[in-house]
Amino acid sequence: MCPSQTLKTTCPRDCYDGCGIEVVRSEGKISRVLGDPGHPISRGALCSKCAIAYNGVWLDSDARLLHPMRRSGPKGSRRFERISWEEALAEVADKLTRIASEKSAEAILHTHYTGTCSWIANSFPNRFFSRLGATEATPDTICNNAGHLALEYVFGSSDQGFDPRTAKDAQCIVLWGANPSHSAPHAHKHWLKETSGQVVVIDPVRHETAAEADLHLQVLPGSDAALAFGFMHIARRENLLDHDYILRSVLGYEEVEADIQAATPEWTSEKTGLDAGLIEEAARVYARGPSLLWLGQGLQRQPSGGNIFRACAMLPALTGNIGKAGSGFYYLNDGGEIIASQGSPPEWSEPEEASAQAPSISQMDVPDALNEPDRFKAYMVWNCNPAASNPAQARMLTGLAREDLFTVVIDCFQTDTANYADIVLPAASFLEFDDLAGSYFHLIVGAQVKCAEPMGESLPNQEIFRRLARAMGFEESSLYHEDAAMLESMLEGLGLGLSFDELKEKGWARGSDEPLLLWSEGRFPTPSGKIEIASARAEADGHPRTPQPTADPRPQNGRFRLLSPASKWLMNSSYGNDAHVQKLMGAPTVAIHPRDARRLGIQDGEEVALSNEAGRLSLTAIVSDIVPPSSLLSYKSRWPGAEGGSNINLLHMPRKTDMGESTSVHGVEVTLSRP
Ligand SMILES: Nc1nc2c(c(=O)[nH]1)N[C@H]1C(S)=C(S)[C@@H](COP(=O)(O)OP(=O)(O)OC[C@H]3O[C@@H](n4cnc5c(=O)[nH]c(N)nc54)[C@H](O)[C@@H]3O)O[C@H]1N2
Ligand SMILES: Nc1nc2c(c(=O)[nH]1)N[C@H]1C(S)=C(S)[C@@H](COP(=O)(O)OP(=O)(O)OC[C@H]3O[C@@H](n4cnc5c(=O)[nH]c(N)nc54)[C@H](O)[C@@H]3O)O[C@H]1N2
Ligand code: SF4
Ligand SMILES: [Mo]
Repeated sequence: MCPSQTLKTTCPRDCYDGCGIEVVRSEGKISRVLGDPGHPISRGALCSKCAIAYNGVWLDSDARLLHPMRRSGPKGSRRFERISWEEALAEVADKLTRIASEKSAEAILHTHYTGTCSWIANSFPNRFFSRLGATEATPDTICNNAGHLALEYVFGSSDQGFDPRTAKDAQCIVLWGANPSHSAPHAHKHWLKETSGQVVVIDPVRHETAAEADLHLQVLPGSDAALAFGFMHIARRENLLDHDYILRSVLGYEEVEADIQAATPEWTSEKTGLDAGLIEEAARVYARGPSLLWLGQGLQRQPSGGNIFRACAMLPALTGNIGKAGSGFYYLNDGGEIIASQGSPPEWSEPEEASAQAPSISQMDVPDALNEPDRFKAYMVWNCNPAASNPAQARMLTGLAREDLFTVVIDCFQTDTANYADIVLPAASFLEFDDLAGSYFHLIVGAQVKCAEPMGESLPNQEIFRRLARAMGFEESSLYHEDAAMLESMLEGLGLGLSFDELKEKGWARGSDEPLLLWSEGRFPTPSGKIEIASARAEADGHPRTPQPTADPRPQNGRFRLLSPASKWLMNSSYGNDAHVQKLMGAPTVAIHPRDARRLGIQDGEEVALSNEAGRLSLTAIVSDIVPPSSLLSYKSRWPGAEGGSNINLLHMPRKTDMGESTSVHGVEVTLSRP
């Protein structure tokens, strides 16, 4: 009998934590997937969902896709026949070549996101699509594009925030529209618990992190820009603005000063539904500093998400809470970029060669576009599950059901999207190939290590696209780069002084032992070199020159604002097919405030129907003040097929944010009734 062996690897999910993993192998097979005790984030434990699913459905050959398959019944019938890789790739190549020559490669739409975030598997396939000239569904428009654009106007950058280790010097941490108890469970469990500063949560939902915070501001959804102006009013009134910093590093304070002056606590209270005294207390704690500001992705998933982000960005700028120990703002950290920028190593980049010329459409336009037979002839889906995650689900499914839309789905599992494929290609899981993975919060790079052979005939994304490029007869050498060479070249670019084998041994590495101090020079990559509260670029793009002190109108005619943020048990739709996870999640629920429930005569545990222009969905009511009046909460991303055909995205209207054509899913309105 072979003795058991332990390998270190890294979790590549779309998660703030980026945990270290230990994989126990015996007799050549994976027997357990556990948290790495020596990893500074996971500290020996995976989150609850991964602890189940990585030992459940991810290792289950009955659940995994094992072979290429061709559709053998009507679209969506789930009837497939097994074919060889050779046949599958030849058929895909033939179809794509024909569409490109008879119509245009732009009639091929490809959609991808963060099914795996490991660097090669997540980005290398883009080379193929750039070469092909296919249309791309702009990835971030399903998630966080409004926030990115807003912060680029203000700071010139949206992916360099603070180093989480600087929290040891913070007196205050503000979490604004983020829910670490679900979306960053280790940050919730360790990082937030270990700070001596006050934790302030600004969120319509009293989630676990909010319940445990020093202050929770249960703000009305979409009213955060008004709240940011209210905060600055108090900071100004109490002499807590940093005028030296403003003079040196901020452009446009005088253009927002009158609006700040008008945003009295009473005015702000009326706009946000918050108690004026609570607003004053939170504003004071933040402005005194040193303070960290974490702007969650949930915060910008609002119709006015871009304006909200620009308004919130005033906080660090005007109070000087940036560039000093214990201070800064954070949205997402590009760990590779930040680590590489600390030394003077060669130019660093992920394998993707972005093509500026590639045509693109917003994910918000995909459901309609798939229903236009003359526009798109093929739909290539990899690393995402749009039938579960995209807006306008009913419209998505009629598009996917088009018999003439040649659809290829690459996934590890037979998802609802894969049910509509003409060709299904099996992807190897992160446990089955080498790669690199980083966290978008902590500045840590991890080795993703091959712990087992790919299950069945599955292949890593990058190998699938090397083979497809060959089947297409493409000649560019960059389409065929091998993983080992790309790993070494990325590591060299990072300047860590480690080869892949050395990193593999350690599991993970950091760029520095001490917290990095970002933005300490007070210079920013904006046109003026300053933080641009007033932005000529924004104005030229058709936005107001400065952030506006606005709040969304409250829902009218008895309608509710429906929030559908991250579930504790799912990673987007991943794990929705794990029986143990399904059991723990139970039936889909919607939380409603006791006052609204009384008004409508709804009891806890009763079935209710939510409806709007996009559809109607039945859920079990939970009567609870974890949501404010006129707001509802139902978690995202169950597998529609496991729920009678639809999930909460049936109600998700594809209304675009004010900036970046991004999703405003937390701005969806519905009516609620008894079925
Ligand atoms: N109602 C509502 N809807 C939302 C949101 C919301 O807040 N509310 N949030 C949105 C957000 S933030 C996002 S990011 C999107 C996410 O939406 P998607 O990008 O669709 O994410 P997932 O549903 O997790 O789909 C990822 C798929 O990739 C597969 N996968 C995993 N590893 C690999 C691999 O190595 N190769 C390949 N080919 N596939 C792999 C998984 O099995 C899974 O099926 O959903 C959005 N949808
Ligand atoms: N367990 C788990 N973890 C995940 C994911 C998952 O699906 N499950 N998804 C991953 C992905 S792709 C992403 S993008 C991140 C997202 O993780 P987060 O950045 O935490 O974003 P969300 O979960 O969408 O929403 C966070 C909070 O925003 C609040 N919110 C909504 N509207 C408003 C508003 O108008 N104002 C304020 N102040 N708050 C508002 C919601 O109530 C919610 O509590 O999580 C990642 N991690
Ligand atoms: S999903 Fe996040 S919390 Fe869970 S194991 Fe992976 S990195 Fe850790
Ligand atoms: Mo996301």
